[in-house]
Amino acid sequence: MLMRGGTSKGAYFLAEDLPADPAARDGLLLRVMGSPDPRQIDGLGGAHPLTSKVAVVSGSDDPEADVDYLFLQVAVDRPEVTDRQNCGNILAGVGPFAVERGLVVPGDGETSVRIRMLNTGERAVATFPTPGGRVDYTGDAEISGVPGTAAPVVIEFPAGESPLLPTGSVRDTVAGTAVTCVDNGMPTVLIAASALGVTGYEAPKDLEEDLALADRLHEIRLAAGRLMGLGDVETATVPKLSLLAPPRDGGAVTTRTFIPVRCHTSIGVLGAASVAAGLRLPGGVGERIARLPDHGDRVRIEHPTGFLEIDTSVDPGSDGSPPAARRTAVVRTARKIFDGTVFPRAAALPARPQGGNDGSAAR
Ligand code: NQM
Repeated sequence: MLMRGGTSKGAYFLAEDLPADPAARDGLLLRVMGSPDPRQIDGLGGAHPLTSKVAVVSGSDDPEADVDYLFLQVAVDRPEVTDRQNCGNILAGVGPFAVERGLVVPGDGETSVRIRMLNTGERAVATFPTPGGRVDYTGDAEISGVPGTAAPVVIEFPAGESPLLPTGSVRDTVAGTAVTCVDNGMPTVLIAASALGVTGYEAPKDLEEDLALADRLHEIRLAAGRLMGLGDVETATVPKLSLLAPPRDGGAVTTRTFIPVRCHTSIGVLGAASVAAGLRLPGGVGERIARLPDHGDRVRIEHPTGFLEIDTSVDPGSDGSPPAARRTAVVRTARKIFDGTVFPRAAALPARPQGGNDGSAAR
């Protein structure tokens, strides 16, 4: 099933319909999505990391979950599939998909699905309308970056177990730049846009074309990745890098987020959860930039195509105990676009001329 989940789009599969062997599964998914190819012309992918995503869903053997969700990022122009990151946007479609495929019995009115997210081991509960026991995708919820309105999918994330500050510090200096490394569901490096010589209000395309900025971000990402315990992140899709600037539209902060090379046209859900938690940490790089509301958990994160509102509450920690996220919640929308049979490209690519094979093509 092809679904829009939040501001992303992906192919949703039942786990049982894919090969159990990860290498065979990934090889098939590359062919399904049309990778590697910058246009993904021969597959379902939309030629951007935000539209080259896969959800693998199955019933769960965990008594506290209804379904298991594995997120896979399919690279666009490299023969690579990775499970090293989660995706909160594609997560928005998992509950409706589980009902559509009969994994969960819908309620008459609304349905809550308890989801175990296999990439991180964390949990989420998604609640969405199911009038008459059927998923209804129509509604009046609006999210920035998606035209029109649709039914709301309310996603709650209980407190996770991984450390909110993976480096153990609220502020580090990497590659000569002050950063705050946060993981509230997505490893994210917060950086003041001004520290990189940009305003933070530029269009994603202009930032992507700034090669000096790209070099600097690359250097920061490699150093921050090591410091966050992620090892060599040269080809990894994490950590994300979020440039922060003062809000311009009544929000708490303006962001430009690199995922990690392309600049997001909005912001990821868990990326926003990490930014929002990071803004609440005294001493973090966002402290002097953000304008947090006086009351309540809700924070409005501005991004290139509007804003994302997210509830976060953070325990600041005391007497040696580190800060920790208590709860995060967000409203997204999702929509079934297509349900049917995909015909992947045949396994074998035509042989390249002798000497012309650089080994980078998918097999
Ligand atoms: O952070 C893009 C997206 C995402 C991830 C990315 C996401 C999240 O917008 O939860 O949703 O950061 O690669 O789909």
